[in-house]
Amino acid sequence: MISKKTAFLSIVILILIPFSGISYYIFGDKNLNPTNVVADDVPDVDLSELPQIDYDYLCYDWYNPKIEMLIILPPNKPDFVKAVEPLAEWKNEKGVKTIILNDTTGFSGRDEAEKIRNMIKYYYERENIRWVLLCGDAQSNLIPIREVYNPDPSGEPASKPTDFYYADLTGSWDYNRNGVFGESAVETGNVDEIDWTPEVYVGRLPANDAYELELMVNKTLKYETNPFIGEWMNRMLLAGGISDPSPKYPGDYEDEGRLTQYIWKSYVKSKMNFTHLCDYTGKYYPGKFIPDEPFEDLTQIKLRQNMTAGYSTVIMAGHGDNQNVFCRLLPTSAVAYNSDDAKNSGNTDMPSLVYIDACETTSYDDDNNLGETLINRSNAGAIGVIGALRFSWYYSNDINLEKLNRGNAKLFWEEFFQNKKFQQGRALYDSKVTYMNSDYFERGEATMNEEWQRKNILTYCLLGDPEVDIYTDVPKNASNPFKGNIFEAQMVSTVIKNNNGKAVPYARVHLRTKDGKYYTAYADINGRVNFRLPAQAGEKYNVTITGHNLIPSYFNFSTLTDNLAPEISDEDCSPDEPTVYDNVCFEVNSYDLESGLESVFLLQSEDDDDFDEYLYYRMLNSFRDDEDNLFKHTIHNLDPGKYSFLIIARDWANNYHILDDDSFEFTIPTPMMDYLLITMSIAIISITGISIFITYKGFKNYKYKLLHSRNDSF
Ligand SMILES: [Ca+2]
Ligand SMILES: [Ca+2]
Ligand SMILES: [Ca+2]
Ligand SMILES: [Ca+2]
Repeated sequence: MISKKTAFLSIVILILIPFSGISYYIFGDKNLNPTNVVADDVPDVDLSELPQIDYDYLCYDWYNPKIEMLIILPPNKPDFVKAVEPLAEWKNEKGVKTIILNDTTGFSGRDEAEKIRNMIKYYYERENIRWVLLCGDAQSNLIPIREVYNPDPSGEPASKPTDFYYADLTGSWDYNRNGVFGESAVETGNVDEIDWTPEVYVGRLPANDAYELELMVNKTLKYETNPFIGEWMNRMLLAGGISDPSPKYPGDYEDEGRLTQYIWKSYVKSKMNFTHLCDYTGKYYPGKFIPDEPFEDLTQIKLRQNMTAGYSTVIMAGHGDNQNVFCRLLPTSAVAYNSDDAKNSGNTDMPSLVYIDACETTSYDDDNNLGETLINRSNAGAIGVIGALRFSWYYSNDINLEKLNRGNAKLFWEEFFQNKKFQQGRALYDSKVTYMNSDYFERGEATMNEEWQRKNILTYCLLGDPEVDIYTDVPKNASNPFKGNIFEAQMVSTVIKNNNGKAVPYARVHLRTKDGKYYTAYADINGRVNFRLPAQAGEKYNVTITGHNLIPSYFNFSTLTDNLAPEISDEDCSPDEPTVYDNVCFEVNSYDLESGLESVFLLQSEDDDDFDEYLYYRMLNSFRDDEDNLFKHTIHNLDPGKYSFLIIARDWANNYHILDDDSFEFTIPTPMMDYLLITMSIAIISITGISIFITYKGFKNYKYKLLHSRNDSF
């Protein structure tokens, strides 16, 4: 039976509920103001018996934001601190809470690298660190790089450098404490010293002095806050060379055009303009004369010209030589791009993210390498370089593009474009994880016990700020998502879009108030963001929205008071006349249009107690779309007696609606079976009594006989 009691606004009672233990800063206003209770003609109920909303818990993060990014500098270099301060300020302004660290004193470690890692670990365990920017070159040991035991068959020394050390914070890195880091399970006999899942995203600005650092910081700042707007942001450059000119296997001459073509076809074509430069052996043919598969021959002049023209993203795939040359094929005289080209690249104010799928082009523990030259350029060159510190590996004939170099590069751009991880550090480290979980590993064809697999994961590192959003289009302003009425304690649920109506994946929504609230909500991959505001009316929020292809956009809004109790539109209790054998099911439709519905309680009072004492149940919402506002509770097998029930709906601003429905009063009768049972019990007792009597009589007879017979024997 559905009651038609919807005209519930019969009485408005204002009562004051004391909130001891709730901090003044959150609930100050509410302490002074009465809480609204909208009720039908209901008995006086002590609402403080109900569990109260934990405003402390809800607001904690607004006043205690966690650190999200660490900028790590060498010790005793005040000019380094000065150089990075503007970047830290900007990160904090956009809502990525950032601190600068330049002192490892107090952190344990056998060397400076271990101390730095323990420092990162310390913050990771206490804060919410996602990004680590190391500021200092590795060669001069300003920020040391970890040398890892990685005896691959390359002929290089077994000790190989990697910044992956600072990204994986859960591995022991020296389980057997022999001072040799990063040994495989084969080496230690049981445990891999590296845990291959990174906890944080790491990048490095390889500055030798404060001046170099300032150049790289300023380039990054300009890129994020005030970029040169142009078509370069919507362009990708792909350069595919030839990795093996004397193939051992039929079918593939290691044309990297296979890879670059796959990348533009699968990920780039639908999103960006692109230029495909490609050398080829004839075993693979990129389709020069097919109109929708355009490419141009890869030459040094062409690559130089295109790099100067400006592209937001670049991949070069092929051979690397002497750290400073990307080759279009072997012999290495076939230069496609070198450090001189990088030094002179005219892409002023159009720095690229450059992925170099080749050997040793980014050996920043040394100098004069291609990667460092690109990142060190003032407002040109690269905003980020992903490249190898040492020789990197490929398998011949990998036409499925899943192994080593090809797999690494393909999955990087897949993370970037397909999974919309447009932050360079995130795309790099997440693609490493994707690689190690790929079919290729699942099939058992590769394991992390193989030194060449370890090598590729360790040697590809990032020069640049890992947190930067890389452009794939001309940026636009965000459209204002805070236009309508916004109430205190409201759940804000909205999609962050640019002013063309396009959703912004993983957008960053940063809110700030004068009283020190500092809160950042991140959107999901579809731009949807959900967060609950503090229960404070009249608060003004300043909002900064940033994200992929967005110009930093600024808005503000103020919260309105929610003094309206939730609505209860329908309620039902079934069956009509419950018995002890029934499950009694309560259903309520309730909603709140301002701050939102917080809880719906069902209160149960027995006899004529009139809710002086009561039991309460929290009614549950199924969270199914078709039952959005429906709350249910079922009570199993009530004992006989008289019962009354109340429904109480509460919103997030602590307004109550109490509903007393006549149909929520009933008496559970003592069932007929009970009488029957009593009768039967009496009957059973009677029968048992008789049998005890008979047994007793029988026993007496026996005893008598026994005695009698004994007497006989004498
Ligand atoms: Ca070891
Ligand atoms: Ca880990
Ligand atoms: Ca260096
Ligand atoms: Ca309300």
